[in-house]
Amino acid sequence: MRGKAWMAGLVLASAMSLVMPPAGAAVNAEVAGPGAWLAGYAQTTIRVRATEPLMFANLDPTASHNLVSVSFDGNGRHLFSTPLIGAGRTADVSGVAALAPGRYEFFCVPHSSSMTGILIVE
Ligand SMILES: [Cu+2]
Repeated sequence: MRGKAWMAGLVLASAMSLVMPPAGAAVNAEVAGPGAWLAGYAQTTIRVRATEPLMFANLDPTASHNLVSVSFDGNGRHLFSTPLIGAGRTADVSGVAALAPGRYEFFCVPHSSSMTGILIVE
């Protein structure tokens, strides 16, 4: 019995490691803080390593926000983007992990005059 419990613990730990970063590992994340529609994103420059994902969190109780690239791909789609998300929600910025190293400008569609930033893929 004790052997089985130990095995179950090992399997659970393995499963957790697939969905959670190891302790101490940084998670790339951009945040829209309270009043971001005026104040802008929490970070105006974000750095990620090539192939790493980027998360976007909306902590602004006053507005929905998104994060989309200024540039488009050959099919007219944003190079990377999130949907418009409400307060307390997070979203994967789809497309970031596939970006080549470089410098990419991004913005929030409803608040493009105040919410802008630069993503640097290293
Ligand atoms: Cu916004």
